[in-house]
Amino acid sequence: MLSRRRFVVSAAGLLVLSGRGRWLSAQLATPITVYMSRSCGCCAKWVDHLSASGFKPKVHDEEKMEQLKDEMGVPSTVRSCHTAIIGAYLIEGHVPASDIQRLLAEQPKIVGLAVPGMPGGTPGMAPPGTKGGDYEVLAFLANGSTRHFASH
Ligand SMILES: [Cu+2]
Repeated sequence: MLSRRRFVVSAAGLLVLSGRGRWLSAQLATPITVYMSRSCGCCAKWVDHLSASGFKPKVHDEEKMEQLKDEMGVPSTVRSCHTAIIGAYLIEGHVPASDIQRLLAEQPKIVGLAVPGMPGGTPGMAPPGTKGGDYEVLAFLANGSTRHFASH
């Protein structure tokens, strides 16, 4: 267990290193694996949103997304366009980076997070310059049951 004092010292060390800017942020970015079709424009914009929010997406072009979702166990009721994997979790659709960070911090016993369909106010779907919002993020289990995770 990291003592508070030790954490403060480590954080100070990081601040000194942060003069190396871009290199450091690339090293600290959280890897996430994304499966999407090359032709999916909103998927690419969601990947850009992740990159701008402290993640390092590794993108796989995948044409047979439905088959992949079957294999990965994404319940049909929560499906969207792209599917991502981070740690032990699945991320289905246009889930905001902030909710993925919360997921990693809280580590709930769920299979993953989903924004079913492609709601217009989500990251990657909201037109540039608009505020977005008015959608729900669901936590889902393998049997397809869902519960509320966040509202935006
Ligand atoms: Cu989409």
